[in-house]
Amino acid sequence: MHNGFQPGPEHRFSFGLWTVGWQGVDPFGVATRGPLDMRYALERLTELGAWGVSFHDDDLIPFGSTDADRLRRVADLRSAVDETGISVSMVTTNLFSHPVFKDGALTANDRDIRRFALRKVLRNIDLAAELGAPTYVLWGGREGAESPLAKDVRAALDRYAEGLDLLCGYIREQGYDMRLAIEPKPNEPRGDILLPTIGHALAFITRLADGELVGVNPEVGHEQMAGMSVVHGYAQALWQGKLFHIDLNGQQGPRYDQDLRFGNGDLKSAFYLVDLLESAGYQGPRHFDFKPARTEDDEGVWAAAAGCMRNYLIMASRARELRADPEVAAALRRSRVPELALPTLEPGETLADLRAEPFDPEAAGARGMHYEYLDQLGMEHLLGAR
Ligand SMILES: [Mn+2]
Repeated sequence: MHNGFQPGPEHRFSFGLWTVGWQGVDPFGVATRGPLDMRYALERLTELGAWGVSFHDDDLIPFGSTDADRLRRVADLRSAVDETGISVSMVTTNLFSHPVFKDGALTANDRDIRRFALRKVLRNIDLAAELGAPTYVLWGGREGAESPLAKDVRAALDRYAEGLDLLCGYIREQGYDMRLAIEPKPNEPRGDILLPTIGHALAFITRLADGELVGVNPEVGHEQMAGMSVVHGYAQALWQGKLFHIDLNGQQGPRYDQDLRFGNGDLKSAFYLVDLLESAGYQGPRHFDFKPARTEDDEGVWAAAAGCMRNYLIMASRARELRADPEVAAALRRSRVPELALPTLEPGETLADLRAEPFDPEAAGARGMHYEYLDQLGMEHLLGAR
C-alpha cells in the first residue's frame, strides 16, 4: 500500500474500545470473535497510529462489578494508557444494555430507574475527569418508545433536560474541564428515539439551563439512517459552535445501523464531510464509531481500523487538492459560490433602498448555475482522475 497516508498522533484519530472490541453479536447471531483484551487493543491502536481511545463505563468495568474489581480494572487502564501514551479522548455511559434500562434511563417512566441512571452517569463522570477526558458523550439509545401512548414526549424532554441540567451543575461544581455531547439517532434499539437528529439535539440544547456546556456528537450513519445530509448537519453544528465531538463511520442509506468502516457506504458524503471538517478547522478528535464486520477475525479487525484512518487521510489529501485546483476555484466563482458570503444588504442600505431596486426576474431565472460541471470536477478529484 501507498505509504503517504500514515496516521500519527497529529491527526487525532481515536476509537471506541467497543468498536475494535465488537464480538459480532447481532440480532440473528452469536459472537464470531472472542473478547478483546483492553491492553492488547490499546497497543494495537497505538501501533496503527491512533492517538486516542474512548469507552463506556461497562466496556471497562462490567455492570455489577465489586468496588475492588472496579479499582483493579481502572488501575489496569491507567497503566495501559501510560505505557502506550494513548489519550483518553472521550468517555460515555452504557445506559442501554442492562434490562433495567429497557424503557430508557434519564427518561424512563420509572422514577427510581431515572435516579439510578443519574448515579451511574455521575460515577462515570468522576472517572472520566480522573482520566482527563475532555468530552462526555450521552447517547440515549433507549430513550424513546414503540408506542406513542407509552411515552409522554413533552414530559420525557422535561426529564431529559432536568438530567442534563443536573449533570452540568455537577461538572461546574466539581470544576471539571469537561463538556457534554449529545449523540442523536432516529431509531434502533427503540422504535423511535428522542432527539433523533442533529437538528433536534441543537434545538433541545437551547432549552437547557447551562447549554454552554452541551454540544453534539453526530454520527455519520445515524444521520443517514434518518435520511439527513450528514454534511449539512455537521455544518450547522459547526455554525452553532456545537460540534464538540464526532463519530465517523459508514452507512448505506436508511436501514439498520450498519456502523461500516469509515469510507465504506456513502463515499461522496464521507469525502465532503472530511472536506468540511478540514476546511472549517474542526479541532476535536477524529473519532471512529464503527463495527468491523462479523465475518472478520482479529487480523480483519485491525485492517478495518487502519482502513478508517487511511480513508480519512486519503480523502483529506484529495480535498486539499480539490481546494487548491485553479479550475475548481474558477468553477466555484462561475457558480457564484463565493457570492453567498456577501451580506444580502450593503452596509447602511435600507429596506426602502432594497425595495426600490429594479430587477429582471426573467433574466435572473434564465441564468445557469453550472453546478453539474462543478460537481463533476469534485467527483473527478474524489475518484483520483485529476
Ligand atoms: Mn451507529
